[in-house]
Parts: sequence; C-alpha cells; structure tokens
Amino acid sequence: MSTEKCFAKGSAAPGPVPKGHIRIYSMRLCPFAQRARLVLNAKGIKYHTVNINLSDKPDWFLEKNPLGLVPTLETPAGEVIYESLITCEYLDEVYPEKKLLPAPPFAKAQQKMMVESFSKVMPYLYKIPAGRLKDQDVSGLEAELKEKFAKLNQDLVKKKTKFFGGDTITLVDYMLWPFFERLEVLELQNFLDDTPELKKWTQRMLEDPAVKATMTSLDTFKAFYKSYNDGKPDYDCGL
Ligand SMILES: N[C@@H](CCC(=O)N[C@@H](CS)C(=O)NCC(=O)O)C(=O)O
Repeated sequence: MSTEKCFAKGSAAPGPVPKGHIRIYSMRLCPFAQRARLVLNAKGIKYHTVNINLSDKPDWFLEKNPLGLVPTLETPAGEVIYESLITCEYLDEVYPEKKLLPAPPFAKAQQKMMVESFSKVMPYLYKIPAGRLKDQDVSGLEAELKEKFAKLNQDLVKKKTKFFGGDTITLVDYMLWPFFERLEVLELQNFLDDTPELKKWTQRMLEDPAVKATMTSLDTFKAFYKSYNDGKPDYDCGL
C-alpha cells in the first residue's frame, strides 16, 4: 500500500509479487488507477503498489502490458490484468468478501452500462479546462456538461437511493468517483450547484473509508496539473 516514487525507463524491475498480495502498477494521480485502488481498499485486499512514470515507461512494464496503461494488476502467479473496469470486476470476483457488483445479471449489466455511459462525460472534464486555458469559448461544452450532470442527478432522484446502485456503495459509485474528486482542481465544482442529489452523493462518497484512503490533496493535484499543462508531468509531486 505504499505511495512510492515512480519507476522510469532504465530502472530495475521490482521483484516478484509478494506472496499473499496482488500488485498494482499505478500512477498516483490517475483516475482510472484510482478506480482499482478504491476497490482494493474497499475489499481489504493486500496489495503492493508500483507507480510508473507514464512519460518514460520502463521496458519491463511494457512487456507486461503492451498498451502501457495503468491500472495494470499482476498476481503472484504472473497473471496480468488491465483496463480499469476489467481489473475491478476481476478483483470483485476473485476476492468474494464484500461483493461490490450485484449478483443478478441485469443489475450487473446496468452498472456496467452506466460506467460505459459515463465514459462519454469524461472528455468534458478535460476539454473545458483545456479550452479555458487557451481562452477559448467553452460555453457550449459547459452547457452539455450541465445536461449530463442533470441526467445523473435525475437518475438518483428516480431511484430514491443514496448511491447509484442502492443505499450502499457498489462498484458503479467507485467507477465514477475519481472524476468527481477532480472537479475542484479542474474548477468545475460549481456544476454541482444545480444538481443537489448528485452533490449529496459526492458528500456521502467523501465519508467512505476507501474514498478517504485514496484521496489526493488539492495542493498535490494543483501541482500535478500545473506540471502536466507545462508539458512535464511530475508523477512524484507531493512526495
Ligand atoms: N481505458 C483505460 C484508461 C487508462 C488510462 O488512460 N490511464 C492513463 C493514466 S490516467 C495511462 O496509463 N496513460 C499512459 C499512456 O497513455 O501512455 C482504463 O480504463 O484503464
């Protein structure tokens, strides 16, 4: 569960995955890797973190995952799993304590459809801040994002539940959360002002131990995004 400095090209490969643990190749500020870290924490799984310098990836990492993306999981048997939703489903299946996905196939499919549909929201969280930095008119994008948040809000209103999969946190909440944690640093926090149920959902999420365990301070986020926007992402910022 360490938050170690990242491994770059030329660094020695980490040894074998410690017994009784699963390894996550991660990047401390990556929202997709955070999805897997949320699930690891929520389920109380013992894990070993290897953070990767994504601008200068070690060859041994690319040999494990030719896509070069985090999160990537590795088991002590050498099995490698990647793609955030797939890693999270894998963890939920292999570690049956505290199931996060519902058992009924339709309920499970609904969660995955929601995650897929949320992937159409993500680009706005990057396009709007990038457009603002370049002094572009982003009002059209802002209006579209407002509409998307309104739909999520409506979903909670209709379901009358505290979370997206019921009154307790399930996988879908963890899949969405990392993007909401970043609203403040992206200066998009005010988009929650017109969506009171969605705002309440974010407040409930903040009380969750796994969410607390994977949170990044605003200062670290700010330093990271600044370095990213300057074209030199500092994956070790805040350490
Ligand atoms: N679809 C992937 C996306 C993962 C992803 O884009 N991760 C980024 C870091 S936030 C990454 O590994 N980037 C490295 C690269 O693009 O080369 C998932 O859900 O896991």
